[in-house]
Amino acid sequence: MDFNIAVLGGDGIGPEVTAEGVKAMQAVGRAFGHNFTLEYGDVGGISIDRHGTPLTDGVRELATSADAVLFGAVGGPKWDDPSAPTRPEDGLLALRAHLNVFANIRPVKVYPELTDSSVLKPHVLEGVDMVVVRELTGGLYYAQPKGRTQTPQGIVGVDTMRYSESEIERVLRVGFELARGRRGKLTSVDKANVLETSRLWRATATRLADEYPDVELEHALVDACAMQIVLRPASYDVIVAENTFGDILTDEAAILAASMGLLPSASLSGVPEAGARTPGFYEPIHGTAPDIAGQGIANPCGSILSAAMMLRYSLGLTEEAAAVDRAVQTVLEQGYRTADIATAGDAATGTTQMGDLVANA
Ligand code: GGG
Repeated sequence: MDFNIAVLGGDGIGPEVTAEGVKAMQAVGRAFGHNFTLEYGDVGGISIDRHGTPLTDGVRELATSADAVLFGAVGGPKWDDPSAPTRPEDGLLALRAHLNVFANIRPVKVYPELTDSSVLKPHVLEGVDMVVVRELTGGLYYAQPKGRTQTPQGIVGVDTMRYSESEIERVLRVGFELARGRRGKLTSVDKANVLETSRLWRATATRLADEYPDVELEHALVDACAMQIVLRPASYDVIVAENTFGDILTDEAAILAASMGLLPSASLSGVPEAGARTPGFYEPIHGTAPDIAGQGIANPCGSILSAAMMLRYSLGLTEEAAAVDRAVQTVLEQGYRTADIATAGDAATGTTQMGDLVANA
């Protein structure tokens, strides 16, 4: 079959890891007889440098017309000037909103071979298998008013936390549906003792629960959930959270997997369905890691596993997706470790070598 993929590597380690995600897809193409037409575009800081904006109309079009988008990461100290009119992240947020990918699905898998690489004790990691659904196009990251103003009392920065019931309902439904297809437990995260948006979130989850009698709904305050994720991670099945909480909790949950570099994500406009042909946006959960950019040592598995999610949820290729997942598993079983997951005494495997090993597997 033929597919059009928009490849947007972005900044820092983004292009390096994305190249390995592409390599895995090309290996799938050769093994299963598919043809992936790749169209590359600039996004983020590199786009500011080259085109004066973090997201050009051309790249927006490219992403809209593609079967799916494979994205790297954006940002970096070069573009951190607070007085600049735009930032790399603005391009990413604009693209997510434009594609209406409100549900960001972040599976957290613990590879038994990597429990030695984790700072957590092995017994805590036993049985961990969770998915975090992060609301991706609302809340503090988007709502207006937003900005900085000079007032008689000095400079004031404003972000607005705003959620409509319909924005909350649609992402909660993704959580309920996912839980229904897994172990049947949904943890809805909020800060309902303090925030009005969270009280609406909790009330909406409670109302929807009647439609999902097969799913056990629990509510958790985000601070308590942050603690429980490292104390009792195996007790979670599906977690659903608003944008900021989901962003923070998944970086924390990455500690369970041993490294942020391993975690993929799929951003969709609805419930993920294996074998579906629904456009989607796929990116590792990590950022641009400017401290290691250009050194060839970044872990490409987050991008490779994001490519696998793309095969599964946007290209209808479930067998091929499973083959990529298995290839990553095999390479880890063989003992190959990038620097972020290497333990003392391991010779670290570089980014391209890791990508080659997975593609060959
Ligand atoms: N691949 C994720 C990425 O580019 N991260 C940079 C970042 O923090 N972006 C904001 C966000 O993911 O919401």
